[in-house]
Amino acid sequence: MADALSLTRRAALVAGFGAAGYLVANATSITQNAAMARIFEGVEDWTRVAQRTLQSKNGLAPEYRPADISPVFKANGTLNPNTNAYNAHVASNFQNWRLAIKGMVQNPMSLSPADIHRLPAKSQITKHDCVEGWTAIGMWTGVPLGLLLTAAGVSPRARYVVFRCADNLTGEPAKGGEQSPGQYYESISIDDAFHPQTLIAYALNGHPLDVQHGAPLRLRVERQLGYKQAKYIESIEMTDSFASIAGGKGGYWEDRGYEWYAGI
Ligand SMILES: Nc1nc2c(c(=O)[nH]1)N[C@H]1C(S)=C(S)[C@@H](COP(=O)(O)O)O[C@H]1N2
Ligand SMILES: [Mo]
Repeated sequence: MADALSLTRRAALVAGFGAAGYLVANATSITQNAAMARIFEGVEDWTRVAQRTLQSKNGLAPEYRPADISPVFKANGTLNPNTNAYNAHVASNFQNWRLAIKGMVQNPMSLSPADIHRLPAKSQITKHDCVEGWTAIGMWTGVPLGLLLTAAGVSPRARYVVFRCADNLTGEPAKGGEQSPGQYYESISIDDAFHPQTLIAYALNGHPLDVQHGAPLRLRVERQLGYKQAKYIESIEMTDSFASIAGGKGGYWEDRGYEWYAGI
């Protein structure tokens, strides 16, 4: 309830300031400004949808109190993509990073982290659950993915959202045998994408994401296990099938035997 209200109020506030900012800002390209305007136009509709789900409490992952936040949030999998390109982004504080929203959408978009920081934010304190047997409670802040997808105009034929990440993961013998290397990627259903707790997150416990936790942008899809929480996201692609991507099972770990729907 508190969450629904804070989302609404902040959405209204940010939409107001954001629209003004949009009128005076000339730094970004016309297409980017059009994309930002579209996102702000969708805030009211999206807030109504999100509020219904939040009030019904159906299908929500449990949320915790600030006092429950783990003193240390363990990092896992890739701790630093460590490619030349990624290291250059770190050096320039990710100002040239772009998140592409593409595939089966009416309005493809390319957003910078700064663009995303100007959008209505939502924070939630949730428990992360890794198949390796550890959990951690943290507060995530980001923009609801549903808001971005509403603005992008998802085709009715789209069924999945695919996230492509900047890291190439080799895997470790300690985690079930030597894994074949591959670009990390993940996918979720449209329903999970529009769930009000599904965020493109840029902060953990009130601080900008650090490299080990997925800077500059990562997914939070709170009703599923840790490996679905894609870090270092470079693109979001709407599709009707992921059969032709990598091993065809919808994710790096799925291609290596894990379940696609990793419900907690
Ligand atoms: N890009 C990318 N995302 C990833 C991984 C990874 O190796 N690369 N590991 C996954 C796994 S198994 C877990 S448990 C979480 C860990 O997130 P954290 O490092 O912020 O704790 O990220 C998930 N997302
Ligand atoms: Mo994990």
